[in-house]
Amino acid sequence: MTELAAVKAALKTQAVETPSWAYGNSGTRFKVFAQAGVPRNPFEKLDDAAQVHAYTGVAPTVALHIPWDKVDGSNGYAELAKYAQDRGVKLGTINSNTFQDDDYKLGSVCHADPAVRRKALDHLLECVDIMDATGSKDLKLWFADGTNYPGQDDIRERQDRLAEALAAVYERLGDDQRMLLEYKFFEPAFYTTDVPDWGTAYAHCLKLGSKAQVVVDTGHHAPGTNIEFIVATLLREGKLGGFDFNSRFYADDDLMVGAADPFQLFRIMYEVIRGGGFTPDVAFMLDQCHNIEAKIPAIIRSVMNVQEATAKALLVDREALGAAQRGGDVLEANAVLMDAYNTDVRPLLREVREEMGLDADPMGAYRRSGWASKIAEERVGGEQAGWGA
Ligand code: PSV
Ligand code: MN
Ligand code: MN
Repeated sequence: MTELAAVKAALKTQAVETPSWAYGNSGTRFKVFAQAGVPRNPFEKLDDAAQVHAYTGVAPTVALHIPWDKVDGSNGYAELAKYAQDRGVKLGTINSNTFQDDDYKLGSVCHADPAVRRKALDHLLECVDIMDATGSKDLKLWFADGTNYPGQDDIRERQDRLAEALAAVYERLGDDQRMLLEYKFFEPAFYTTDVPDWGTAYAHCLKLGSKAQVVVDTGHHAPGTNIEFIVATLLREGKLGGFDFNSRFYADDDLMVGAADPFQLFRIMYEVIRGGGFTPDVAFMLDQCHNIEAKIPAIIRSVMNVQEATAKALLVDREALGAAQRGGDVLEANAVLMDAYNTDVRPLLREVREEMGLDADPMGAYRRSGWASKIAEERVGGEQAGWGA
């Protein structure tokens, strides 16, 4: 295989999971701007996700968020999985939600009250039951737990409570299932956060075992954090479970991945490839909210942004880079990396899509499909699904 053929082959195997909540209405704490045609239930979210996959060819799975995507009936999740399959996609990661209940004001699994902890744990275990029904491999855990004021609760005891809950969930996992522990440096808590950084997540996952992995949400770091260093470290330790991709300018902005800092995304993807992480064991997920832009095209654009960063990272001349690094040639090493970053990979990706039997221009193809006006016309009435709905 020529080198370019290998790059193309790798790009065709990429899989970017899209989140069900990105298809629904969302906003800031100031206002949710409703959009026409937004899905009214999990089934319609899957219809939209199938559009993204149909035009990109690399978005084959959809993450669910429980209870936002809760379905009724003893066979409900199996039916949802079948519905997805009939539309050419599959159900992916199950995301838990222990942050939208009054009981969780002072925390969920880290709460001082054992009754609240039990309630949170029961929800997490229910999520594993759902994974069994949907065939999902990963449970993604993000905890809003933390404190606002010094002295509010005992920092160490909260870690013990967290460890206890994680161990109970870990025990419940099947052989092919994993738990992905997500960290975030602040918000909604402002003084302490119980899983604030990769080190805390890593320490818990290490103790739990191989089915516990860390997930890196690109929006969950302080400005200036070298995320690719974290990626390299976690991969070295065999503890990188996946990514929640999005862009941030200031906080957890959840903007389109690759919009704020495409160079950072390239550097991350380079470390993924360099570290042997370009495998199905590292999940590439989007975690975004499209508050002011049209949702489906924004998700298509996001998937394309991930593809572009990946293509550039795959094009790095690693032999030349290694030679320059070993020779201490600082400028040449940097130039080799920048050459790959500065390559216009859009023609290459157009070729890849054509070879996959797709339209070379996913955005244009979606626009021409008429799907946007069809859903705006058909999806009237009922509750519009959204972040928090
Ligand atoms: C909250 O910060 C958050 O954005 C986390 O990144 C989760 O992954 C996501 O919500 C969905 O629960
Ligand atoms: Mn996330
Ligand atoms: Mn987040």
